[in-house]
Amino acid sequence: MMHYNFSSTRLTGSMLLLILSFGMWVPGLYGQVGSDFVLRASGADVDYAAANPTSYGMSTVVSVHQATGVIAQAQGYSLGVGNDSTLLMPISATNLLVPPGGHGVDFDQIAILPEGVTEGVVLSFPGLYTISFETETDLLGIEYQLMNGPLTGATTTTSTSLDFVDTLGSPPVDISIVIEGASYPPSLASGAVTLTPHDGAPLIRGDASQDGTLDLADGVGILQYLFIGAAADCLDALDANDSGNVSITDAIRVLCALYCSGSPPPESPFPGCGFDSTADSLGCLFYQACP
Ligand SMILES: [Ca+2]
Ligand SMILES: [Ca+2]
Ligand SMILES: [Ca+2]
Repeated sequence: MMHYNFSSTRLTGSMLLLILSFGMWVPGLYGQVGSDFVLRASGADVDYAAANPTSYGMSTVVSVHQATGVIAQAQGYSLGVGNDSTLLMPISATNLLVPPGGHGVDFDQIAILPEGVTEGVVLSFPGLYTISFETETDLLGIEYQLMNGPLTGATTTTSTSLDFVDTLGSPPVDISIVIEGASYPPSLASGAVTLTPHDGAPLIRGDASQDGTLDLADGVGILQYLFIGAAADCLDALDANDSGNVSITDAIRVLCALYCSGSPPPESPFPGCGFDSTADSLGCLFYQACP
């Protein structure tokens, strides 16, 4: 009896393995693989000058990841990433896929339309190699420019999204991953985009001379504005400590940042370009060294 029980246990285990193995190869079950893939567009948060949206841009990276299921070998894919053409215009797109083993890609076609970007890729026409996406893999980078229109003169943040759509192009490009000659629709994750308007121009705080660097001339420039009445068209840049007014303290803040050891630099935005994010009566009508 012990012998039979042992055999029975072994048989049950083997049958389970057999059933599991068989299940992987039943076409109906294998067909579920599409939803195991997640196609994702990264989002972006953009600050822009409300008077001049077209000087500002943003980018997204489209990536794919087989998050679950039996890891599959892809032969190619096609996709379309749509955008609201009243807010964003795609201006360039670059294939980011690096095939395994130093291979090239036999076919890669990118189309840039006002409403979005499409791409079709076939790794190898004769099927010499494939790729798996068991780690998140970048496929496509897209650069956008902000558009004049609803964004121009806006006073509140605009939210939009980069959505995968199968309506772009003629004939329209569908969204699929090709595995063993069959197309599978992946799951889709849109990119969230916020576009935040600002009054006035972006600036580098403390850079009174508007040449993009901080030096003695900037401290002197603040003093000249205060005591000689020199013209200044970006008072936020002179307000080195972001206190909401321009005083001799700002000149000292700049000079000390340069010459006193351990003294803090000007407040943000510094040393890169940015907008004054703390409300005050100062403004920045024009600032030469920032876009
Ligand atoms: Ca300067
Ligand atoms: Ca100040
Ligand atoms: Ca401020």
